[in-house]
Amino acid sequence: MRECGAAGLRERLHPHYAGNVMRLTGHNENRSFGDTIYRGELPSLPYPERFDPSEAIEGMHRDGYCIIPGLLSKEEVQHYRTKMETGGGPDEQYEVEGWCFNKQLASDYMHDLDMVRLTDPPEIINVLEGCFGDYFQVIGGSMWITGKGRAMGIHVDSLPFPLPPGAASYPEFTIPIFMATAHYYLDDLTLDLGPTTVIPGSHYAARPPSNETSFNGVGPHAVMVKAGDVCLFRSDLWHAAAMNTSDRRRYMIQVHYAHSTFGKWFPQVEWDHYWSPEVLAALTPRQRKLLGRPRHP
Ligand SMILES: O=C(O)CCC(=O)C(=O)O
Repeated sequence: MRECGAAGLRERLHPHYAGNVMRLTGHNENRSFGDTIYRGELPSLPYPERFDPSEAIEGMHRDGYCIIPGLLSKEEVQHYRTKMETGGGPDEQYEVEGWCFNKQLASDYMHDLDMVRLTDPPEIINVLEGCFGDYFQVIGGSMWITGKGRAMGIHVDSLPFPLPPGAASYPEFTIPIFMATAHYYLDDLTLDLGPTTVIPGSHYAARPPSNETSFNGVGPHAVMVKAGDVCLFRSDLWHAAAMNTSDRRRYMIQVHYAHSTFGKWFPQVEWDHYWSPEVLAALTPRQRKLLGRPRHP
């Protein structure tokens, strides 16, 4: 007789899940398992010279990411870099002993129009509408400066539920996008500055990486973009950050978006006592929609 309960279920787990309980509930709470640091050569992703919304939306579904060039001007890049340098108090507190300089400041949308402005450039909204339909929102964001010695292993940001091996394959199966992040880069990326890396198509694994650095024979590729460019990627894409081996710091701003069924990491606009009158007065209808209460179909 087939054994029931947790022990029986564990026996039927895919080897990647052996020893953890992810499949017992169906919920995945893991971003990666084991050693997922990539140590090999890093090819670059192709760089689009122009933005084509249809190609970008197709890219999000097929490859898991798209690149939107030239969203910020040189002046805007400098403005945000200065903001990141001057905010958050003395630098010493961000020197993490035995690791690296790691300054990550949460975006304060309630009081900071600079950060609000990064939530809704038409190019990004266009792509997000193709990913989520009408029901999506901003759930959070951060400004992030990282220094020499910083690297991240390959992981997913959020993958609400895993699928059995081979259950999903392109183009027969469209895996819904639940969450996506826009990375605004404020540097001309070089390999020694520790670029973000992505494994194109790895969302079709439909599980977090486990002691591995490739999917379907495809390894990590570096997001080698210019200051002012954005890489938008889905949260179930396997991605990482290469080692910063330089003496320079890398500047990057994140905006996290999600389907409306997700919660927000800050008070919604309707709870207006948390918001500054200046920001409330300046919000456009679209920004209110993105920063407001999650709307449901
Ligand atoms: O800093 C990077 O390039 C990657 C950041 C990342 O992977 C994350 O925030 O999950």
